[in-house]
Amino acid sequence: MPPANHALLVIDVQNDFCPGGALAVEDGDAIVPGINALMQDHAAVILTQDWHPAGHSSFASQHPGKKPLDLIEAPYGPQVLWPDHCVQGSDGAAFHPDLVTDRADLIIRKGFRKAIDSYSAFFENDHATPTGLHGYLQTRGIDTLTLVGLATDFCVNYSAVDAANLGYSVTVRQDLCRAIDFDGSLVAARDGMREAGVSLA
Ligand code: VGL
Ligand code: ZN
Repeated sequence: MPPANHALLVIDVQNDFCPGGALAVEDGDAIVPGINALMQDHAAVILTQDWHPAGHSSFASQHPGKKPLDLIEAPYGPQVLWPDHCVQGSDGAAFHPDLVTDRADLIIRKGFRKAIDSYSAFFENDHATPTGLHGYLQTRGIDTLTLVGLATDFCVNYSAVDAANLGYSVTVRQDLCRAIDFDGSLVAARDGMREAGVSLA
């Protein structure tokens, strides 16, 4: 029996982050079979879903003169702008069709407030507004997390660092993640995760 205190957190394995999607991560779909297999070894499986309203403030389309990957100063700090992606209820926001979702105990949606983005599964990008995941894990007695999914340098990275700072023992399975990797973001993410005490496996 896998230990009850150890959860698998599957970050944003959604169509828009896979080849052909609006914010496609190279080879994003290649990790799906390995993630499905890893679910068997965990007592708790939690999926996250990037879930933006149309016209979300993180979309470059909402900022005249800006294009995807430009940086703006949002009220809560610097914010990268993205193509429109993971719009609530769209095919792009759906999980990759091969991802096993039946095993999920919880699906946590994030980024649903128009004025604020949320990379992390724990806190929105103001680093203050909670998603509720910490309370859920605490009440289930879960203190150990394995993270997989998309994208290594954004949502996986922010989730892993927040989890480590909250006191969880955190491992990121890099072989079951894929990165956006622009402007050195993957190297910076790896350094930041290591510094926070995340194990990179
Ligand atoms: C993500 C950019 C924007 C991610 C989500 O899942 O890494 N990246 N929204
Ligand atoms: Zn997003």
